[in-house]
Amino acid sequence: MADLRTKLGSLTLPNPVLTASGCAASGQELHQFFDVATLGAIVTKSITLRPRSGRPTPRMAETPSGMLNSIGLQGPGIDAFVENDLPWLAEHGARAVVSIAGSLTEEYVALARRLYGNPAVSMIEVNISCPNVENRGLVFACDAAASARVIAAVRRAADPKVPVFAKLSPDVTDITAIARACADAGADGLSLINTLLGMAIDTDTLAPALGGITGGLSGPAIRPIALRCVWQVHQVLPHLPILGMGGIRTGLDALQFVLAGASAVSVGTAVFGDPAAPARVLAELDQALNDRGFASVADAVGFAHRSVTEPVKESA
Ligand code: RRO
Repeated sequence: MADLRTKLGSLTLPNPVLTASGCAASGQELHQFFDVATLGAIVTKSITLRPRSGRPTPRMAETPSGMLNSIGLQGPGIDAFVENDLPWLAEHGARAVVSIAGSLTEEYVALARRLYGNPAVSMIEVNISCPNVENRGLVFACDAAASARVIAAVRRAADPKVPVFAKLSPDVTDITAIARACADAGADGLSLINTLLGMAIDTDTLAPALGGITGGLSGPAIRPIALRCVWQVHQVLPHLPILGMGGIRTGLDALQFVLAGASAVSVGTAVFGDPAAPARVLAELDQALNDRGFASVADAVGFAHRSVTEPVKESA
């Protein structure tokens, strides 16, 4: 079978299939369906400095080929996470990608410092799809300068041995501009993409379906958008590692992301219908690479770009 090893900056993973942040807390629930150590890594739910109870219920709503969520960063806070979740992942042999979130640059810095030197942390994913209280609540990831400030500060504060990835929002006019700003600020790679902002209205109650009114859209409905983002960013930053995600349900979906330029993929929403989906996607991706004659994942990363030639310029 194919050589599944892949690199995300200085981190080498045994295979390129990870969970997606927010879809399975810190992996404990998934362990009854498959061995969490068999995946490339577990990406944890974004963790904040203090415990948070999250947004009002209902927090989830089904949509065509997708799902809306409005969780609002519910979580135990960094101290309980470091005490309970990280040791659990390490004891079970899983690599941990720790997603961090905040509403001030200083909060991200404090989280990175708190994780410094912890051997259970393989990588930090900086979730910048959060409202920035320093700038009128504008989501960090929708503003190149704010994104760059957070990433530069986290990169300076974090353990130099640990790659720092920026997780970007697709809700922008030009994702390549945000990607470049993060790369220039020192991001070791990018996670593409977070959910898209959406909403649904319950026609019986005549009110928004989500307690938080708006929420993040995920699932197969967003896959073509996610794939387009990976494609566009790989085209302008071909050497920057990408962790791709958005509606991946099968090995062939995952292969599309790899061919577009992702060095690894995260499986998220699919676990709600099929908790073993990440392990299945890994087996299917291995088969799909093999069937197409790829000796390794690395050989397939960005391969589809080779089929595209520059548009012919019309002569005057
Ligand atoms: O917690 C959430 O409601 C949430 C977060 Br932090 C995120 O990054 N993306 C999302 O869809 N939901």
